Amino acid sequence: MATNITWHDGLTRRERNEARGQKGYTIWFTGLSASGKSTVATALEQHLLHLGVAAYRLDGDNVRFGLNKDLGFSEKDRNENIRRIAEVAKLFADSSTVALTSFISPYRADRELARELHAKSGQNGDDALEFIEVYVDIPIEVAEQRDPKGLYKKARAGEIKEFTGISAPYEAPEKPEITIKTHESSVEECVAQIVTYLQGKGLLA
Ligand code: PPS
Repeated sequence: MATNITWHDGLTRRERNEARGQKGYTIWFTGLSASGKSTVATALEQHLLHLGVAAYRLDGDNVRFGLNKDLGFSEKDRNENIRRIAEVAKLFADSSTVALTSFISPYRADRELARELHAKSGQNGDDALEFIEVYVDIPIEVAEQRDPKGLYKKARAGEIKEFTGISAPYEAPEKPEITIKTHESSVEECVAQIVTYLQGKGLLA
């Protein structure tokens, strides 16, 4: 951590929310590769945008082309990947935007860190930012059958090291706010499930 730095208070979150007419929060998708995280997150983003809600999706593959292009798939690099994404999601949420993140985020501790970061964000009378964990829960056999990028095949052949679910761990959430099963429900049904949750929490009209 750098020294000689000072935190500057600016506008409050409440002021931003009032000006933009909406509240920001983070919807954190987690699940195996090919579980459907990005597909459902994209459909949800589209649904929110059609409702006039400002939303923005941060995606695993895409973020690794830019912000996180220095990171690989070792445990340490994945920790750092998720730490940065958690910070970025928090900034989006703080700017009154609904942040949607679709990362494997395989380690429970990293997701807890992201949750805590949001929980500790209440200041200057502002409430803490909401963090909603969505577990995209499918059997690995189904993910492997889908294999849209051919990565499971390569991982089985030993051409990709440390592949989640094959040669690297995936720690399933213990208490996610929402669990969706993309092998049992359609994309529209999964989106509807999340929308119903958000409405129930007063996060969506
Ligand atoms: S992580 O674990 O959260 O840091 O991963 P993430 O940033 O979401 O990136 C996952 C995407 O990277 C591709 N890929 C791999 N995934 C898992 N393990 C290994 N070793 C790996 N190598 C490349 C893969 O396309 C993942 O995308 P999704 O959309 O999850 O299939």
